[in-house]
Amino acid sequence: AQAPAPLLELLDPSSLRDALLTDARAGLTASPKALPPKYFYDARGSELFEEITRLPEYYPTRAERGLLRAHAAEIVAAAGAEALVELGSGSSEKTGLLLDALAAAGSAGAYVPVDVSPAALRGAVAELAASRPALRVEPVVADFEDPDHLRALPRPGRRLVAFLGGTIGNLVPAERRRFLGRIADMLDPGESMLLGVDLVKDADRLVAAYDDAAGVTAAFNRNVLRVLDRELGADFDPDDFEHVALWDPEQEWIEMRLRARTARAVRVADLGLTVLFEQGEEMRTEISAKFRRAGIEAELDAVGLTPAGWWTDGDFALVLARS
Ligand code: AVJ
Repeated sequence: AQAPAPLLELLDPSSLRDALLTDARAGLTASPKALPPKYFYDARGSELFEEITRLPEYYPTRAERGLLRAHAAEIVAAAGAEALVELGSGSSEKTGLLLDALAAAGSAGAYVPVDVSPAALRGAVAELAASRPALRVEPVVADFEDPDHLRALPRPGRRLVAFLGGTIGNLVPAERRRFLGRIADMLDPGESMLLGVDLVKDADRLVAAYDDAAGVTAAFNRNVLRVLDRELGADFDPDDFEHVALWDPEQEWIEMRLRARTARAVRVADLGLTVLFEQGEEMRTEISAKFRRAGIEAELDAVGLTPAGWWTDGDFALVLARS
């Protein structure tokens, strides 16, 4: 076996911290207040998310895994892929299905996991070195919202860029358009993108998926306050905030909020800021947009990506688009 590949570090920890400072200041001084969902995922938040994926109410992860299990070979063939790039690879858990298909298609295959967390990448790389010693792995520490990082990703063969899990839904439409445009720019002709998208469905099922009976999603939502307490010297008391999940039928997205149970002044030491919450005030912590085929295909088309495949179980879909 080869030594595990070194990490290509495009993102340095100080720029992550700068982004947190900028985003927290902007969001906590906005009206209404809002925080970007990317700060959920510290070690505890990532564990809580893993727990969410096993909840009876949270169907997207199981649905996507089922689609990959059934169709990975077809997807890899339709993409003519020689290399898999995975944006936000985290623990690279569902990726095995696509890597199996890549291997079965006969090309030597290469895998480029991209994540903001060096620890998550190191874990994934060590596991792959043991389970797939022949696979070329080129891990990259990067922020997939940074166009310079996207352009600098390795090109170990014709690429399929996967953005799974429905995470595209965390971007508001303007951010989504910008992001898809940057993907279109980074792809060479003939390369493709595979998107996992959650679909519009019955509001009760959607709300249940984001407000589970066991309260795991509530704990996940409140965890972002612990992140601010630790990283920015804030004094949020997470128990003073109630978890809210609602379906917005106009925007067709789920919105998660934290509602202050009492009036509060929260000190955020590293920002030199005191933030006032009224009793009952709600702060948005995440949107999770749900899609329809015509809508997402039009969005891909608008940035010059050609829809080239659609696989669904009725709840969730995998969309392939070619450059
Ligand atoms: C990982 C972003 C796809 O939006 O469904 C799960 C995160 N939030 N429960 C989603 C999440 C609340 C999840 N994504």
